[in-house]
Amino acid sequence: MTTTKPDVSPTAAGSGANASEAARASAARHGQAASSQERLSTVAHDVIDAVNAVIREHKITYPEFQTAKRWLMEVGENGEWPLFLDVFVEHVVEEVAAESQQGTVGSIEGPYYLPDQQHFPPVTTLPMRDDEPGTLLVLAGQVRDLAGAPLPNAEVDIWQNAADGFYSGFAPHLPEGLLRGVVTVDEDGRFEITTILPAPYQIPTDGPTGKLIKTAGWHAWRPAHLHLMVRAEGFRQITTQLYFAGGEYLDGDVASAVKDDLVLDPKPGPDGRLRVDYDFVLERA
Ligand code: MBD
Ligand code: FE
Repeated sequence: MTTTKPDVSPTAAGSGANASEAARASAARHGQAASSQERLSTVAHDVIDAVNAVIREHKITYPEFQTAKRWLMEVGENGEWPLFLDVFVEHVVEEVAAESQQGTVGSIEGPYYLPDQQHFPPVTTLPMRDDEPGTLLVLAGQVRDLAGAPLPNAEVDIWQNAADGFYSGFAPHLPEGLLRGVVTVDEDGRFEITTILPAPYQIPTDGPTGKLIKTAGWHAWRPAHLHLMVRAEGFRQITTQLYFAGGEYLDGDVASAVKDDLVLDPKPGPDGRLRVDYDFVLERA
């Protein structure tokens, strides 16, 4: 497989700054928590107590405290809080949310969603370059309610990385809107999206999150994944990811976001292209 070399190297700082903007927009979409003073006080105290307990347990020294302080400031200065929190924390928030949800299994949104992408008909090819590197993949399926009725007014909002690992909108060498789109389903709730196989994703090595991972001797990779939001009027929107059987890092996702139900096994279809079927089930809002 050929991969194009970026002319402009996408740095952690570059994607981090964009990720800050995207995170502000995402937070605004999700709305302000209607939290009582009592809940805020309890939770904030518990977070502070948890940090203080770690300091006591490990007898953290002044130099270690100062190093931690500088690192935390760097995460902010580099715009990496969305990245760090989505990699190390969001999966638990999703796990808690999933306790009260039915239908298709969810997974984390991550830092690279962009709203308001181009709309496409039910059978479509995501925006790609003429010489787009990678293996073509057809993702086909149907959106239904819990009773099995098709949802003809559903939308499948999909985003993924290019074969070189980067996401459009967060890397200057990739065209805007690449491998992103909002696909409307047909009157039977069906869609058929042609794209490329996504690539494993490495946390940027040049930023503070990457530095922590490297210095601690952890690995910095997520398995290849498609991101999806599926929505229909009157139904709870689902945010999920789809993975690929046999791919690298499935058993060691740095973001802990792989679930067995979400691992696909595409096979070559009659036209030789990889093809996989996956249906989405939404519950009423
Ligand atoms: C990603 O592509 C991603 O999906 C998550 C959750 C975190 C970092 C990069
Ligand atoms: Fe991702």
